[in-house]
Amino acid sequence: MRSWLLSLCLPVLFASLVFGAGSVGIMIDNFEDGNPGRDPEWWVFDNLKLKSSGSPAKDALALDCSGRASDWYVGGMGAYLAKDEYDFSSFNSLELSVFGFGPKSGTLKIELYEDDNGNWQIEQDPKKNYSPVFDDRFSYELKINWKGWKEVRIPLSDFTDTNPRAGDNVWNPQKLGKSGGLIQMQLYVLAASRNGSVHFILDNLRFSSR
Ligand SMILES: [Ca+2]
Ligand SMILES: [Ca+2]
Ligand SMILES: [Ca+2]
Ligand SMILES: [Ca+2]
Repeated sequence: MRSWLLSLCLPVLFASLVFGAGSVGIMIDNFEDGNPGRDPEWWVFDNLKLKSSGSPAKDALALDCSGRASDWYVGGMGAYLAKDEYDFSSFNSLELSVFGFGPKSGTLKIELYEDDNGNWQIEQDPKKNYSPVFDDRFSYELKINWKGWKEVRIPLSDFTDTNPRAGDNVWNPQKLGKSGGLIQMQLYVLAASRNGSVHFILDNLRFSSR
């Protein structure tokens, strides 16, 4: 029974950890289940609208994101990334496929949260824009100003700590002691104009060793 289970699980595990040109990584979401509320369970806030969309990649589905800004800000989505089998310490970049609709598609502010006070949680202050109180937030802004699909690779070294008064201000995504390491991600969406609209499609969001 055990070997049968193992032979079933191993190819699945292998497929999820190895992709593209010999690079190794973790696929956070390929959006193939057509449901942003499942695996991982993305939470969505404010005016961001999500729906499943076709993708020209080898797989079939992607995530269509749209919405109207109020004072530049549209809304966002977030996911809890902590899993026992995830070890983010060996990865060098965040990769994603993005379909843009031209120069004013929108800006994606990608935020990575890692646990510095060792409790596998990101405590946030609702009175201060939900900023983390004890843990680090590393951010990167991706301006989507192209038409069609583009493969985007962002070195993790390009992310900067955006809350110098919380956490230890050191990128430490590994599980160490009681720290869960990198445990949460948020995608904030901003428009190219104060009251403009955004529209883009995301696919294959993953961490990679490249
Ligand atoms: Ca996909
Ligand atoms: Ca914490
Ligand atoms: Ca910090
Ligand atoms: Ca830290």
